[in-house]
Amino acid sequence: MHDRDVNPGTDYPDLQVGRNKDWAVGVPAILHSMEPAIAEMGPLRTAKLMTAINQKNGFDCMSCAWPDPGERNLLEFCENGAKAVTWEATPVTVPTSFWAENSLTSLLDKSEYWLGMQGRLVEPVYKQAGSDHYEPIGWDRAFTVIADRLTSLDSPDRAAFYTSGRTANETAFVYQLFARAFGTNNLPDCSNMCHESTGTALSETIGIGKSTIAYDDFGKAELIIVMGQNPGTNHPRMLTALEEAKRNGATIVAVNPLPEAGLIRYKNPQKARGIIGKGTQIADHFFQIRSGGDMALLQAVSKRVLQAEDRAPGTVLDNEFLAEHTLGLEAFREHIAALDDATVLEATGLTLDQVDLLADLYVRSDRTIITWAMGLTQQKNAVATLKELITLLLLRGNIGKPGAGASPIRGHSNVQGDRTMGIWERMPDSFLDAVQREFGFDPPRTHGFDSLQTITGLQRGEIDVFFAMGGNFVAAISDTAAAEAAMRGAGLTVQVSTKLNRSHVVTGEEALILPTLGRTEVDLQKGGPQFLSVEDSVCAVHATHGAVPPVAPGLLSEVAIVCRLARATLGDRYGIDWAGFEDEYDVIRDHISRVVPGFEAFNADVRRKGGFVLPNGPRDARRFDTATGKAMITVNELEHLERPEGRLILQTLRSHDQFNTTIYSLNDRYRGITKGRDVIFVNPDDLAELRLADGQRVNVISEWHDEPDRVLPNYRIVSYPTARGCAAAYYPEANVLVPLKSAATGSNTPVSKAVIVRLEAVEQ
Ligand SMILES: Nc1nc2c(c(=O)[nH]1)N[C@H]1C(S)=C(S)[C@@H](COP(=O)(O)OP(=O)(O)OC[C@H]3O[C@@H](n4cnc5c(=O)[nH]c(N)nc54)[C@H](O)[C@@H]3O)O[C@H]1N2
Ligand SMILES: Nc1nc2c(c(=O)[nH]1)N[C@H]1C(S)=C(S)[C@@H](COP(=O)(O)OP(=O)(O)OC[C@H]3O[C@@H](n4cnc5c(=O)[nH]c(N)nc54)[C@H](O)[C@@H]3O)O[C@H]1N2
Ligand SMILES: [Mo]
Repeated sequence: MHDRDVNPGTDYPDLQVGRNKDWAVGVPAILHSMEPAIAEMGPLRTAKLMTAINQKNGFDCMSCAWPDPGERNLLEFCENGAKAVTWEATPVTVPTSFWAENSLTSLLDKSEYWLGMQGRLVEPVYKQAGSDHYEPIGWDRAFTVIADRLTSLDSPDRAAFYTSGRTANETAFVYQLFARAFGTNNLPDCSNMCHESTGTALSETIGIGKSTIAYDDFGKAELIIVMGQNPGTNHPRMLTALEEAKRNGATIVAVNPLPEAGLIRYKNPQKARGIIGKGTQIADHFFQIRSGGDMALLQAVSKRVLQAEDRAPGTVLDNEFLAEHTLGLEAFREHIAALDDATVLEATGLTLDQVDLLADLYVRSDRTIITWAMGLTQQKNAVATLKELITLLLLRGNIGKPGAGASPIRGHSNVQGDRTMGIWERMPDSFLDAVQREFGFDPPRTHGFDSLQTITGLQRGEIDVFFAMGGNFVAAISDTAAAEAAMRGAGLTVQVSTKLNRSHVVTGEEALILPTLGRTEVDLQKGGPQFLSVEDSVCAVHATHGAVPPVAPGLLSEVAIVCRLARATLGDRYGIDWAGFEDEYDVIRDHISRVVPGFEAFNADVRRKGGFVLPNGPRDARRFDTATGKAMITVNELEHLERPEGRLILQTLRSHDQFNTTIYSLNDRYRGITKGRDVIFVNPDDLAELRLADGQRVNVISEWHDEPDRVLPNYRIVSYPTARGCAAAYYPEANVLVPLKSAATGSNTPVSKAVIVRLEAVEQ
């Protein structure tokens, strides 16, 4: 049994629970967003930063991958973007004395919130084998330590190079180049825990693992279905696009176990009406689905679409599109005919009327967009669910026409671009061949480890060096206690970071922290000020320029860190001009232009105001680069979650005041939570059935086959209008409960949204 020491500092004596809200954004939000910035950074720095966020010559907001409109507002950001910027651009720094004053053992008792609040990291620090302290170390010595360890490995596959999705395109490209020149495809990334299921399902069915829509498609849609996503908190600017779509007459449907605030009502801070009025009602229909029930719902709707076509042949399906561009319809038709409504109702928790209504809305709309995020991808049946989602769109030709398409909403601001640049343990041969042509060496071809496999690799002693370009791996991955134990078995762990987090205090035998510039900061190199680029959720690539001077002298950019490490490790192996890359990022972009399709005129295109949009077969030309050259309508056995007697299905999700493992404050305003995070949201009818009550303290216990119980102790029950049988608690604390072996079929993404738990009352 694991106990709480993997989640330190999480007793909240001042916790308060109030009413959940049905509206999002509006005046409180935007005011709330400015307060911490002004308090920490002063009015001038605040003004400089806030007027540069998402502007054409400013920097790209790092809070999410939501795209920017062609015409920007003066303040083109949301409350949570402002928090992310303030968190990074704070002038508070970690003093040198910190390292002598705080042993690693003592830091293990600190919460993520406390660690993050210590300020920006400004000097490289090193923990020697056997020591309980980090101590400052010069940059050159830091690179020598890593290079010595890497070159002494008996195989390059004994190192793993993790990436979090904030890394820009140019950095990602040199980083994967370094890993592959070193000799490994061990490039796990946060995407493995995020939209991997999307990439897998979409590549197989439509030949590209990305969105098939452009930004302005939202305004042209007749129906938008938002599934498994909480935009009010995680993509607040999406609400502006939904509001516009509504004004143009679109119907909006939310499919979610939770009545999330922004989906119900939205007050637009950019508009006077939003500030004073009650706001726009966003979702016309809210389908409160059971966890993991989306696959059944999508199949049921597709079945009804086919039945409607049978009743009025030639009027419902887009037969021309289906004949010309797809394969598999007949097999699907046969399979889906056997779907029975009783199973659908059980899996979804919806009524027949609701399923019929959704089908009716879909059949009546000529332009439908379906958007989704983690509620769909972090499920056991995620890949199959997303294939069903594509099938539903294909039936009525809703791919590759204006106002229609598949729209995965990405998380980290450049997680999509990182993949485009080669951060993937399984890059296709076409990419590796291009690297070989460009740089004259043959990159390794065997697939590397993904995130979960990296933990297993560490457990088995197969990985000795763990290097992280950003992120907070041990806190973000499943089963915190097991992950931490695995990480402690490494020989060397290295974290390139802006701020302290849990992954800095759970180390291998030796450890290094390499501080780096954030996206808000000016990046000055020998060739002058440099800019970077990112790709958003709709495949638009644009530049991001730092706006304020670096928080301290002597910080290196991520590009500089990779290039210097590469020189220390590889010397002049393969004659790659690492020094030239560091001096002038245009040189990196020139290489990218010859390796990555769509970037042929990278240096010119990225300098155009607003950047450029990458080619996209399905969106641009209804071209599907699958194995068959057609979009694939697939047959998937229906899978849904059975809830064992007396158990609940727990999803782990984000509060309004966090960015992944970074905790900005202990509040979750829209859900009525103040000054605490140790809460579990449960439906009142389930509470009655379990003989538990709001306010009671429980141990949350997860069960996985014959493995020992995993326990999150002493959580406060909050009676909450979630779907029956479905509970919710905050990530990353609840990662303690997610079994390492619980992963989505086909994508190996941790099943963070469906953990079977039982609740045991704590004696008080
Ligand atoms: N402010 C802020 N912004 C962020 C982030 C952040 O932490 N803070 N994180 C970024 C990242 S990396 C990501 S990936 C995105 C995440 O964005 P989201 O996916 O919106 O994030 P979650 O909080 O995980 O919310 C999951 C949603 O899915 C719903 N859900 C859960 N299970 C199911 C199910 O079975 N079916 C359906 N239909 N719905 C379900 C939940 O109720 C919840 O509304 O946000 C990005 N943006
Ligand atoms: N149970 C559960 N687990 C989950 C999820 C869930 O919903 N439930 N969501 C999953 C998802 S969607 C994701 S994307 C992952 C996220 O996993 P990660 O991406 O690994 O985690 P983050 O919390 O985003 O990483 C935050 C850290 O990044 C560093 N950082 C911030 N900015 C920069 C920068 O500019 N450069 C560098 N080098 N470092 C920087 C800071 O040190 C900060 O502490 O977590 C996954 N884990
Ligand atoms: Mo994510």
